[in-house]
Amino acid sequence: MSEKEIRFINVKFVKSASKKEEFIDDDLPLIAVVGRSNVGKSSLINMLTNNKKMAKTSSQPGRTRLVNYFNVNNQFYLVDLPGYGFASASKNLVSSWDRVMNDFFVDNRNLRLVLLLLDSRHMPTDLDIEMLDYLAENEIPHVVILTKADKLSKSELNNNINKIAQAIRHNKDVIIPTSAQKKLGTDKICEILNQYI
Ligand SMILES: Nc1nc2c(ncn2[C@@H]2O[C@H](COP(=O)(O)OP(=O)(O)OP(=O)(O)O)[C@@H](O)[C@H]2O)c(=O)[nH]1
Ligand SMILES: [Mg+2]
Repeated sequence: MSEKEIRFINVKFVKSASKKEEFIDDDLPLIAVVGRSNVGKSSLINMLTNNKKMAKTSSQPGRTRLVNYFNVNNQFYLVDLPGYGFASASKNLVSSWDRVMNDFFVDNRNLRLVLLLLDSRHMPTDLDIEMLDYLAENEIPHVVILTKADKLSKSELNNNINKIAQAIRHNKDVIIPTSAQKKLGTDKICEILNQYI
């Protein structure tokens, strides 16, 4: 462990943005958390920051509709993004998601890394694959995080890691299993963040 190891010591919610004019654009790097609605983005942020109330979570999909910025140690922003693929979202909401996300990814000189979350129990959806292709095409650095690993046995989890790795054509070494419920995976994620901050 190096001395400059990232730790979530002093974390503050800064703001929610609903459009690009409201995005934060100072000099701090950004680490974005992306994934399908209900996959566990906000819960992962709460695990990392060790604060159940940091990001709002809900069993109801589509809870996070804004771009939420959390300042970590004045070192970087952790950004909780709205989930995609929320089936009952109206067409308007879907297109506003597209617009906000597009603005966020296209014009973000400070975006260092995307944490792309997949549910460890399920194969990636077409939208997940689209998102991964988009990140690859635009050369946006990203790692894949599997959520809700506590819902699987060890062998089921290993099995799914292999299958998911194949489906997304990624090396399984860059796929990180986590559980917000059991608080598993923080160290590994901090290790990775170290390489990008
Ligand atoms: N068992 C278990 N449940 C989890 C885990 N992570 C999230 N959940 C549950 O999954 C549901 C959705 O979690 P959220 O963190 O709100 O998901 P989200 O991706 O932020 O959802 P949106 O904001 O709607 O896009 C909640 O009921 C969480 O309690 C986990 O690691 N284990
Ligand atoms: Mg959320």
